[in-house]
Amino acid sequence: MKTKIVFSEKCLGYGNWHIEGPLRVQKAQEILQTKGYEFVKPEPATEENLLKVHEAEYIWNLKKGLVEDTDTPAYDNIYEFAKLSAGAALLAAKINGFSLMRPPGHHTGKNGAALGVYTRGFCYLNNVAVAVKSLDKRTLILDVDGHHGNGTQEIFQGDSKVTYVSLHRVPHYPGTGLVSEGNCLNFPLPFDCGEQVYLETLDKALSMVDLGEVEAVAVSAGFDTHKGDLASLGLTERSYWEIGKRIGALNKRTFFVLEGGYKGEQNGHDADNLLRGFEGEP
Ligand code: Q9C
Ligand code: ZN
Repeated sequence: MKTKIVFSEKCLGYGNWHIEGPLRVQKAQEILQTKGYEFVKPEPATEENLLKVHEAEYIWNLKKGLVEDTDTPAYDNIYEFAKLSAGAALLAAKINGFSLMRPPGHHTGKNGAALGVYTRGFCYLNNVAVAVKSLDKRTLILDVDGHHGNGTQEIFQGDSKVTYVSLHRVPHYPGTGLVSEGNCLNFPLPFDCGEQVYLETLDKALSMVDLGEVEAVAVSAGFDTHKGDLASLGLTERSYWEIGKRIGALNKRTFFVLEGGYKGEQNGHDADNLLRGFEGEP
């Protein structure tokens, strides 16, 4: 059974000039469509959903267009775009789907920039965190984006219901995630380490998780680890199939939320491979 893709073309309506631009999702959507995936449309997250993760003051400032940094512009109506992306993660959690939406989320913490990092790295609301909090199950968050999810770590640090596992490039933006701390297991990897090192590390990381305690898996699915992308670890399309296979082997209810990945066509092929590996398809 094919995983459903949560998507709305409304998410294409901002940031034409930015590297986190509409084509990265639009081209991916087109490719997944030609591959026969089914699509479902999200509703925006409610303020109640957001308040489980973010401080009221941050939400207010975002709504008013008052938060901006060098990576993360205060676009017109960005609060509406961000709420729809968070709502897509909520729907993905509900149907065990894949949210193919923007903006991404994993660098945003409770009150904006997280763990002393100076930007929100193209993120406004922490989509995966909003979905995990509302799902309210014992959850493993597996973050395969090439950047450390400092926002997600900050939000769930010390939360006994959640284990956060991240593989990411170091030294690199955002500069956090150098060591594991409590329920947050971090696996820093060197530039272009390649598939073999990556998969060995992933196997080791997953072996450290007490799966008997896990009811759900949430994947922060970033594709910027692809060779040549923003946080390249030298992975190829086939690497995402291998990653998906390992996620499927966990045998838990699972959903996926897009994070980074800056080449639209590549994102489409990588997502297809991730999902085929996950579903046990060749
Ligand atoms: N200002 C995600 O992949 N680059 N975000 C900072 C120095 C920020 C990446 C460069 C990269 C953010 C979701
Ligand atoms: Zn990233």
